[in-house]
Amino acid sequence: MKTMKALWGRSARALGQLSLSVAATLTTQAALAVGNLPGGPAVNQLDLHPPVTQIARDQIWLHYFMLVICTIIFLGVFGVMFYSILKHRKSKGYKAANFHESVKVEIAWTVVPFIIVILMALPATKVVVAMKDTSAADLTIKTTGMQWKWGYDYLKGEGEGIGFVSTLDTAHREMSNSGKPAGDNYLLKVDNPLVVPVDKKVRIITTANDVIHAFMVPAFGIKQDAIPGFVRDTWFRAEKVGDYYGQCAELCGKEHAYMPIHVKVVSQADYSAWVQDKLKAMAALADDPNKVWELAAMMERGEKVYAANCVACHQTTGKGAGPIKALDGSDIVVNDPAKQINILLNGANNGAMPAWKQLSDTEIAAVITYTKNSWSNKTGKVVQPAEIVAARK
Ligand code: HEC
Ligand SMILES: [Cu+2]
Repeated sequence: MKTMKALWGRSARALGQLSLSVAATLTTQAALAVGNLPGGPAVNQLDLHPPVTQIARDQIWLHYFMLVICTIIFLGVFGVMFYSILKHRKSKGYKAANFHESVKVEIAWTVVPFIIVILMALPATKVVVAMKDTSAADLTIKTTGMQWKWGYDYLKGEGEGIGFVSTLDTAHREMSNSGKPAGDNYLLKVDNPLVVPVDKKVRIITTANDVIHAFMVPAFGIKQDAIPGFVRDTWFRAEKVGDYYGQCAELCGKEHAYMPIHVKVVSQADYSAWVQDKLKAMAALADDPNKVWELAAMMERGEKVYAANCVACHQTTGKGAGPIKALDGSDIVVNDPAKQINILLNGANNGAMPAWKQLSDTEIAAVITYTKNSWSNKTGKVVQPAEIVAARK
């Protein structure tokens, strides 16, 4: 039913676009220089979006399959009808045949449509069942419709724990307000696109905070209502790296047209890198730089930061090796916090000791505290995030 609805919606839209584009050409010939948006709408687009998933390809096939069957029936029925009307018209002296309660005819007009319906239902059911099979997903993402933006939470798979909100780019909001739209991605640009890896099964769980929205990405052939208090799901496996666009597809209030969907499909390597960056950025955001830490908690945190970033060179023993100076017993580490902070933020010896300013204030304070209180270094001193904040200025 959903497919049929979706397909119907699409063909109706294609017709709508046709009349719109005709109207547009009639009124404003050379007004807007807008081009096709790869992965999004095309200028005067009539056909369905180029498919990027097997499901979308199947839907297009079904769409044309049904269209061909309907066209054949249409031509057949109207052909017979007009032929009969013309050929057997009363003015030519034809007498109406009378085949009331003809068993043969009644069986024929029951069986033939039945066969046609089965012929259409079989492949359609196959695709609907495939669309609903959200099992064995590599990645599960919850999308929450909100008036008027999307929330994305990575629930399972690589990137678990990532969560952010995706809103229309403010420049586009202004373009809309001023009535001067520009660019091929007009009203489709967001601040934070949904990022997913290519060739992975991504399960999308939809829900909503306020009213019903719908998550739709035509190139993937997905369209799923997002209903407050309920969860629904759908899935896709994008086969090509690129940017794909959709919109909220359920009238949800006055800004319904301003909650676009932008899915960035990237290679596995790029995805892993993005996940790392995103998790780091989120951890940094989660830390309050004004918090005052106890030694024990700082040591525990610092040990993790040290293990993730420093052991490769300075060793778990803090002894370093060759040109990599020992931290164990280092005069700077034990006695000179200001210099140590400076080395951490800016690096030393032309980058032989890298700069770590991408770490959060809390992480830098923690790793410094850790090195001040490990091995033979027993200063008992805690460096607080606020000191790093001050040193960054
Ligand atoms: C790529 C290897 C490398 C990594 C990773 C690295 N360091 Fe260093 N570090 C060095 C080198 C090399 C030096 C010596 C620089 C110099 O010659 O002054 C150094 C020096 C230092 C010093 C100054 C020691 C002294 O007595 O002069 C401190 C403190 C320090 N590193 C802390 C850290 C911390 C904390 C981390 C993890 C966040 C870290 N380093 C990660 C290579 C590294
Ligand atoms: Cu909506």
